[in-house]
Amino acid sequence: MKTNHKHISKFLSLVLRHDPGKIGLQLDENGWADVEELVSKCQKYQPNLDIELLKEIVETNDKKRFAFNQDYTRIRASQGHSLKIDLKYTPKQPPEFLYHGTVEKFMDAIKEMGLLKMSRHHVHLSEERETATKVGSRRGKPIILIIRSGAMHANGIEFFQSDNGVWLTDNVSPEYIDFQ
Ligand code: HQG
Repeated sequence: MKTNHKHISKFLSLVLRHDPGKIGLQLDENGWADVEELVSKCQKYQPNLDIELLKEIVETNDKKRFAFNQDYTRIRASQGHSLKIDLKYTPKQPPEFLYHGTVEKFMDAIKEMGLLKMSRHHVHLSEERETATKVGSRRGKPIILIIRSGAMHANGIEFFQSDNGVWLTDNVSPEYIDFQ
């Protein structure tokens, strides 16, 4: 992604996941914003952003963080919100194992309480070990936890998958975590 795009993408994450009020925008209860309204309200902070550039950013985003509706009139972040919104993902059967990347300083708490969603809506889990390694590396030397998602699901715990492939669940109690 071009540097300028990355900067705008970060701003869009802020507005569409955490603080639409910053630009006087309102999201509907499912997290959607009106595209024209978003672009015009971003002008003050992102004067280069127009609808064409927005489409390019959505398409080229490394993690497909944003999605348009079918006729491109609305846009939302696919996951990662701290706002109370309902993404309306339907429950889905997860693979037998999923991965979570974290760092040493959280391990005592995770061993005691399991994985908690912290400031997000869900705990985020990956299908690929490599993705979990990247997620953990944001905070330091990554530690990869293997989650027995198949067993969780068999015990009635719901999982969802976001539009961009991230697996989401409410929390993961320590009995389902392989600490290796
Ligand atoms: C840790 C980024 C203490 C957890 C990434 C993590 C991902 C605990 C941190 C996405 C804990 C929360 C999500 C407990 C969990 N005690 N610490 N009981 N349970 N933790 O950022 O999974 O760029 O909310 O291990 O790439 O790191 O935003 O979650 O280290 O896909 O699109 O608390 O965010 O994507 O951190 O990352 P986060 P995450 P975007």
